[in-house]
Amino acid sequence: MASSSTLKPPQAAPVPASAATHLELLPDIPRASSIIVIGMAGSGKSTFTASLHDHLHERAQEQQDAMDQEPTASSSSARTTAPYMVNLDPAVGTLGYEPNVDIRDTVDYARVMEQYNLGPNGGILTALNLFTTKFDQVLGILEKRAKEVDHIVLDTPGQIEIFTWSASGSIVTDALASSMPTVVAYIIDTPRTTAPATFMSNMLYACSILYKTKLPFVLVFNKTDVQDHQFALEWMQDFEKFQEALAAGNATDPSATVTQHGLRAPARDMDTEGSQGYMNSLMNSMSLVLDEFYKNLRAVGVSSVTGEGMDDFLNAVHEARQEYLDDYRPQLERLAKERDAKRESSKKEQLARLMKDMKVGGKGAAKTAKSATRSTEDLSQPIDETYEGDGQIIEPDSDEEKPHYEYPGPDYDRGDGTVWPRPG
Ligand SMILES: Nc1nc2c(ncn2[C@@H]2O[C@H](COP(=O)(O)OP(=O)(O)OP(=O)(O)O)[C@@H](O)[C@H]2O)c(=O)[nH]1
Ligand SMILES: [Mg+2]
Repeated sequence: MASSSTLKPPQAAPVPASAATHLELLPDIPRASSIIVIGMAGSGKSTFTASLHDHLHERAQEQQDAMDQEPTASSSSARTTAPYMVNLDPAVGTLGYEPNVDIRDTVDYARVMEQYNLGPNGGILTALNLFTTKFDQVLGILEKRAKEVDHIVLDTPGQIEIFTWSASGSIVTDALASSMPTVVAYIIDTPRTTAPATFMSNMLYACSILYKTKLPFVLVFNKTDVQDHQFALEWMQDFEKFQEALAAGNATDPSATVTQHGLRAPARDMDTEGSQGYMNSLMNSMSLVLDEFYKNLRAVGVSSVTGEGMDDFLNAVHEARQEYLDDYRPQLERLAKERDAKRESSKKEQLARLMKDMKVGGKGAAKTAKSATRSTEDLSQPIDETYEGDGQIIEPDSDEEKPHYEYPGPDYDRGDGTVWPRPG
């Protein structure tokens, strides 16, 4: 029943400039696509991530078995690999998959909460911020793995806004997107989206994330074993159907509009104002505005419990990767080039100023200035190349003991002049 469309958002907006700030030069395009799993609390992100993990493992195993039986059947580059898993939720208890990189190994969320007198959400946000200060090391690990695996899957914290609207979420997303093809999988709790108002708020959220990240996007209608997602596809593609549903019932009551298997036939005696007049008219107006934005989004239906629809999802990711290569990557390259050119011209300017100063200061000054400065080439290198920082993130496969990261306190200077503010 799942379907996906290949169309892109109506107007491809430029990628965020911050995405290019992580770059010296853009790395080669690796084999892997990273999938950032985002969604409202309880929508099924972790179950979906686990199901995708199992599905890819099964696929890899089946292909391996087929290869063992008939070694010449397919080349190894065409084979699916097992995924590389990253958990970014510091507060999760048990996971249905074994993460290769786990934020819980680095930051103790309960201690962060206790130490800084924070509530659960403040604790998660601060834990994610602390982890992000070390994300360059994680990225190094992911970039290495991206040459070998097909998918890197990132599960995000329960409260969606902690990831989508925080600085750390943006840093993680932009850093990943500048290193490898990156796709956002937006998980929707289908049974809880059958009321027009909840459908609309989910769509609004999805659109805001789409236009914030500018990354290729896949809407994943989850829990299709409980509720078929066909009604949602119809609402997305035809705003009149959505308006019929509104008129047939009220915006917050799903029972008048959707059955377990699809849309209910429109009632003969429709109340055009709806029983909740104001809400209905708000939803009506929003559907007219948003329709243009979301009708071309890729959407698939899956059940994370039965595994149904996972192949559709992987096909949609494949299409989204191509969209990244066609649209996102060229813009990233342009930004990186602009940045390089700017840096080069600023270096030249500084050098010219220095030469001018040396002339003014005479021979002695010139000699001192020469010994005190490095060549322009040297300036691009860090002074202390052996410095690796503290609180290292250790590669998961290593035998070294994993560190616990302590919050460094309000006066912590990261070495680049920025001082980390106290949370809360
Ligand atoms: N029937 C059904 N239940 C599902 C499906 N996916 C997830 N669930 C259930 O939905 C609930 C929430 O799932 P989680 O995977 O913890 O959701 P989450 O989005 O990771 O939750 P937070 O990270 O806490 O926000 C659990 O009870 C799951 O068993 C599905 O496809 N079908
Ligand atoms: Mg979760």
